[in-house]
Amino acid sequence: MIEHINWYPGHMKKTREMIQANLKMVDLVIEVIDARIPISSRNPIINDLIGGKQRVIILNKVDLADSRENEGWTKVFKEEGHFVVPMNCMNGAGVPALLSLLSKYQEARNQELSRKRTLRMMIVGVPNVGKSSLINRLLGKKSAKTGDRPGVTRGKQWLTLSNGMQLLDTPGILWPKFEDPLVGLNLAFCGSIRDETMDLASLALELIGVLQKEYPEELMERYKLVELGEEPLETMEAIAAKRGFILSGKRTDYERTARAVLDEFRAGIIGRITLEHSEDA
Ligand SMILES: Nc1nc2c(ncn2[C@@H]2O[C@H](COP(=O)(O)OP(=O)(O)O)[C@@H](O)[C@H]2O)c(=O)[nH]1
Ligand SMILES: [Mg+2]
Repeated sequence: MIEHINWYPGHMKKTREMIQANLKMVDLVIEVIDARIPISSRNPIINDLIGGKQRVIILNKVDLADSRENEGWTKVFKEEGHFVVPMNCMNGAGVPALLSLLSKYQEARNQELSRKRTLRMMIVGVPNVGKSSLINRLLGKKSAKTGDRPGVTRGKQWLTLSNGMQLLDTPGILWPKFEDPLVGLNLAFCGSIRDETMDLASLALELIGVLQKEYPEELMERYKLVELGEEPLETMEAIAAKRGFILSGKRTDYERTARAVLDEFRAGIIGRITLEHSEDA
C-alpha cells in the first residue's frame, strides 16, 4: 500500500520532476480523482504541474458518490476546459466512454498533424483514488508490455492498449493538500490515510457530524434511528446502542462503533455520499 507515503519537500520535488519529465512524452494527462471528494482528492498544484497539457479528469468511484453531484462535478470540470469521464473501476462503467473520447482525440490530432501518431498518456492522482484500478481496466487482457524507451526516462515502461495507444506503466503519485485540516479529514473518511495513524473514534465522530448535517436521512435509515442527537456524540451513542456495541457497565464501545461507521461509509452502505458540493465550486 502506498497511501501512507510521507510527503516531505524533497519527495515532492522528486515527484514534480518525475511528472514533468514524463509530461514531455505524453499527449494527454489522465487525472484520477475521487468523486466523493473532488476537491480534497486533487493535488494542490496540479495546474502548475501539468501546465497547458490537455487533461482528462476521471471522476472515479461514482458508484459511491451522489449521482446528482457526479453530474454537477462533471459540468464544473468541463467548464474548466477538461475532458471529464465519470468512472466506476469496479465494474468498468466509464471505460467505453473513455476509450471513445481518446480515439476521437487521436483522430482529431492526426488530422491536425496530417499523419498518424500513437497517442501516449500518463495517469496521475493522489493515493487511493483508483489509479492502479484504472490502469488494469484499460489494459484488459489483450494488452502487452512494450519495451523500454532508453534515453527518455530510464526504466520507464510503456503499456500498449488493445487499440494501440500507449500508457506509462507507473502512475504519477501526487501529494494531497495536507495543510487544510478539512482536506485531511475528507481523505481520512474516504480511506486515503492509514487508519493506524489516527484516532478512529474521533474520526468517526467527525464523520457522523458531517453526515447528520448533510445526509441525515441516510444516517437515520442505516442505523434505524428515529431521531438524531443534538450533538454528534449523542448520535454515535445511539448507533452503538442500536448495534449492541456496549461494554460492561453499560459503557459505549466507541472503537467498535467507529469501525462500523467508517467501514460502512467507505463501502457506500450508508448511501451514495459526496462530501464536497459542486455548487460551491
Ligand atoms: N467502489 C469503488 N472502489 C474503487 C473504484 N476504483 C478503485 N476502487 C478501490 O479503491 C481502492 C484504491 O484503488 P487503487 O487502484 O489501488 O488506487 P491507487 O492508490 O490510486 O492506485 C481499492 O480498494 C480499489 O478496489 C471504484 O470505481 N469504485
Ligand atoms: Mg496504485
